[in-house]
Amino acid sequence: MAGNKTFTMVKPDAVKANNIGPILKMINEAGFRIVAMKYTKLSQERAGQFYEVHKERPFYGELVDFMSSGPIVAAILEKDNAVEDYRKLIGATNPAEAADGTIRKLYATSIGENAVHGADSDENAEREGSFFFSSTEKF
Ligand code: 3AN
Repeated sequence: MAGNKTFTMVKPDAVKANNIGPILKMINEAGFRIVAMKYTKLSQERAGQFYEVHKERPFYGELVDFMSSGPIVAAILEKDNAVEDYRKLIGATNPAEAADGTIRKLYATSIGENAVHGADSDENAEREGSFFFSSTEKF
């Protein structure tokens, strides 16, 4: 059975463009409840750890540089079928391919600077949430 939690980040491009508010509004209006939330900045080292699974991909260095270039918002979200429904809400990785009305269609500028992250499995949602939040920071 699909889990009811996912993990997201509002990435540095969307923070810089003052889009935290509109993105959180879309998240709330789509029926997600916020379980944990943090405004923070990843060091190069922490960004590298977070994206360790992409280490062998050609864009890894660029991704780590970008994700540590400015503050982000990290959050755990709750809803039935959270991972799949959130991936639908954010749209395709490449904003040019993202469906109308999705967060990336509205706020992403490129495949690298694509406004938001969304966990791609229940297992990764759990791992990524634990990367940012302790048990006393989840409500
Ligand atoms: P998603 O974020 O949709 O799960 P992944 O897991 O394939 O996409 O990629 C993780 C992140 O790596 C993306 N959010 C994006 O910022 C970056 N990325 C993916 N593909 C590229 C690419 N071809 N060039 C630059 N950055 C990329």
